[in-house]
Amino acid sequence: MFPASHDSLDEQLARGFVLLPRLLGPTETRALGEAAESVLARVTGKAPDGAAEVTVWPDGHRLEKVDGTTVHWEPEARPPAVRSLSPVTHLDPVLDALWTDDRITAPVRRIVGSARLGRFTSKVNFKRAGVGSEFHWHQDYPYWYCCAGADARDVATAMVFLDDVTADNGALEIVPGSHLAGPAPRDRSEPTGLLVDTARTDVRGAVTVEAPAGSVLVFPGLAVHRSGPNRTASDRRSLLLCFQPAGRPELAALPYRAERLADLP
Ligand SMILES: O=C(O)CCC(=O)C(=O)O
Repeated sequence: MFPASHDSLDEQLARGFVLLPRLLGPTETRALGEAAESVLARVTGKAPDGAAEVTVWPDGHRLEKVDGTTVHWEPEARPPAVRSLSPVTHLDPVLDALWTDDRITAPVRRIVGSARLGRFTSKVNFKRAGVGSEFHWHQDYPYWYCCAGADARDVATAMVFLDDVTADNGALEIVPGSHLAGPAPRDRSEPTGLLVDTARTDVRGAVTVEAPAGSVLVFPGLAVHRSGPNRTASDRRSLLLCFQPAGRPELAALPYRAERLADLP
C-alpha cells in the first residue's frame, strides 16, 4: 500500500496528496456502493438510447444528461457499461451525507486552504470488471478552468474507494509534487486538448495508490495523475467529492468554455 503507514499528514501534504487508509468502515463503505448502484439503475432506467440530451466528445466518448447527472459511457464496452455519473451525490442521501463528514472535510480543508468548504462537483467512477478503461495522464484543472476560470486552482478531490484498489484493477497513479508546477503542458495532438503531454512532463516519479476499500485519497486539481484499465474480474468503483472554498458556484451551474484552454500551456 502507498504511502507507507508511517508518513505523517504533513509529510503527505508536502507531496500534495493524502491517503487515509480505511477511513470508512466496511458497513458504511458497502452502503455507499449500494447507493451508487441504485442511483445508476434509476438513471439508466430513465435513459433509453435517444431519450436524453447527448454529447459526443472529440475523443468519441458519449455523454447523456438525465436527472441532473451526466452518464458517461465506456467507449468500447459491449454490452454498454457506464464509466461514470457526475454530479451524483444529489441523487442519494447516503452519498450526499459525505459532504459534511468531518473525517473527510478535515484533511480536505488542509489542501483547499479554507476553513469553510463548499461543493464543486461529485462523481462515481465505476471501472467495471474487465471493461473499465484507462484515464490518460491529466490534471483535473484544465477541464475545471474552462468552467470556473482561476477559481479552479482551489478545488480538491476526496476520492473514496468503494472497492479494494490494486495496480491490476486500475489504481490511481499520481506524481508527487506535480501540483507545485502549476498547469502542465497539454498534448496538442490529442482531440480533447485536456490531457498532459508526457513528452514535456516528467511522470517517472509517479506512485501507484493501492489501498483497501473505505480508504480516501485527497488530492488537488493540479496533481498530475492517470489510472489504468481494470483487467480483473471485480469492479473498482470510487466516489469523488470535489470541494472548493464556500460561496462559489458549483460546476453544474457554469458553462464549459473550451476557448479558455488557450490561456493554458
Ligand atoms: O477513477 C479513476 O481511475 C480515475 C479518476 C480520475 O482521474 C478522474 O475521474 O478524473
